This record gives sequence, C-alpha cells and structure tokens, in this order.
Amino acid sequence: MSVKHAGKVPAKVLRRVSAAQSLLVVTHARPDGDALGSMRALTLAARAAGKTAWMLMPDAVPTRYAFLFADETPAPAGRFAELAAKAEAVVILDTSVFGQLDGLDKAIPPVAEKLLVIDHHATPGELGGLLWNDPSAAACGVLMRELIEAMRWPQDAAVCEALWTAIVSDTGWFHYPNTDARSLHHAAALLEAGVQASALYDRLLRNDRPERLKLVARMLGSLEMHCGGLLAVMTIRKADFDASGTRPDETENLINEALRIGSVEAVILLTELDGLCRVSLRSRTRLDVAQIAKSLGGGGHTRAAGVRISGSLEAVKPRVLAALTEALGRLGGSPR
Ligand SMILES: [Mn+2]
Repeated sequence: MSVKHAGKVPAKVLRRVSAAQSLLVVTHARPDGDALGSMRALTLAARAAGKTAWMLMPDAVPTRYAFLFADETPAPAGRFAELAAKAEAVVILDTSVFGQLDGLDKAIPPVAEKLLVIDHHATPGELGGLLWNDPSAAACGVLMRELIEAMRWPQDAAVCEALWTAIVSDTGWFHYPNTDARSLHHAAALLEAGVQASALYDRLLRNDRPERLKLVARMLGSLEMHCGGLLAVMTIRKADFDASGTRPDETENLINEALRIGSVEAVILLTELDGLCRVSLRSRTRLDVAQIAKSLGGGGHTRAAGVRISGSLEAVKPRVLAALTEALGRLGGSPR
C-alpha cells in the first residue's frame, strides 16, 4: 500500500520512545474513544515490542469502551508519582493542558524531563516536556499508528481494534470535516489487518442502554434556536440524569443531534454538574469554536471544543450564548 498519505514522526519523538525501556502512558479525564484507544494501542504495542508499559488516567473507563480493557484497569491519578518514577518516559496522549488532567497538575512538572506529549488539538500547550502536536491529524490514533509503524512494533488484533476505535471516534466514523486521506489510509490498513468495522460500530454506537435514549429525548426537549436558525442550544440538567437514570459520562456525541437541523452552523450543549457547567461546542463548517472555548478558558478543535465553567447553568448560559452570538454575527452571511 502506498504510504504517501501517512505523516512523518519527528526524529526527536522516535529517539525518546526508542530510548525508553519503560513507558507510563497517560490520557485525559472524561476520556473519549480517541484517548482510550490511543492509550491502549500504544501500551499493547510497546509491550509486544518487549518494553514495560503502564496505563494511567484520572477517570474510570466508560462502560462503552470497557471491551478495550477486558484484562486490565488503567491506574488512577493517585499512582502517577510512583509509576512515573519507575518509567523512563511518561507519554501523555490526546491533550496538552492541565485542565484535562485532573489531579496531576502538581505531579507532572517534576517529571518534565521524561515527558512526551502527543496531541492534535488546535489549542496546545502547557505541560512542558517534548511536545509533538499535529493539529492536521484527525485523531491522536492517527499519530499512534504512525508512531507504532515507524517503530516497527507488532500490531496484533487488539492493537488494531484500539487504533480503529480511536480514529473512528474522532472522525465520527469518517463524516466529520477532519476526515482526510490520511485517516482513511490508516483505516484501510487496519481493515486489511482484519478489523471488523461493522461489529465495532455495533459495539460502540448501537450498544446504548434504553435510559440513554430517554436522556436524548429530554435533551431534545430542551432545544432552542437562536440567531435566525444558525445556533442551536440544548441543556442537560441534573434532573434529566436523575429522571432518565443516566450519568454525566453518558453524554458523548449527544450534542451532534442538533447538527441534523439544516440551518444550524453552531451548537451549544450545557450540562449541569456539581457546582459547574460543562459547555460543549460544535460547528458545521465555518465557525472556529476552539477559539471561543479558549476565550472562555477551555480548548479543543476548530469544529469541536469545550470548557467547564464554575457556577450554575443559569449563570453560564447567557455568557456562552453571547459569545456564540457575537462570533456568528462576525461571520456574517445568512442561514444556509
Ligand atoms: Mn482526540
């Protein structure tokens, strides 16, 4: 297969990974399929190559992705110092900001010399160490596969499934605007290696509990349209979790429902949590929501970003609505 669509791994990154006999592989809180698949793939491939590797993250594995971790639970944030001391390299995946690494803000700076940060966000940053940030990569999973290929590490079925999960999660199964020849090149290679795409689609996206559909119904019931149809706003309140019997880690991708509306350029989903409000932002083709999230203290990608803001949903909503309304106004034009 042609590899002209694959990216090139920086030599510094290859040297750092080659030199380390043991890796602590870390990903972010509130993990998505890209974070989890990337962490799992790098860990398993490194072990298959004869290295020692540990996984660690600040949150539990969401049920949807438990199949990737059948035999092993990633270590909690509380074990970071102990494992980082043992590891020759600490690899942080799919984020480069402290805001997504709950409980690790004091533990990371002392190991900056061992740190390798691999990310693909438009708003990179502040962790220190060696940073490999490639916002042109659709998923961290794309960078993982390029790293594993460059290292010539074995890719068994479990590694391929984890890489597939990472890439499909961040490309929306190849329909988000970030879908490109590079992500499809890696997807094709994974299919050739035997990945069962349809079975994984069923497992990942047609595997909800009925309670989650009831949560979707309540979220859709909250839908408001603003800016002449350009902006959709939805909310999920504590009462919605309680009434449907769901939890705040079951909201992944729900925001995309509002992009079914033809006129919509941007979506805000506000989720009420303990003492704070989770703000998720999406845009279709024009608005840079990463910049808006950044201006509010968060970050993300051009078309998918977010921020967590202290305070009640009632207090947060007008601020976010104003920011999006202003940005859409600057964009000009009429509804599509
Ligand atoms: Mn990602």
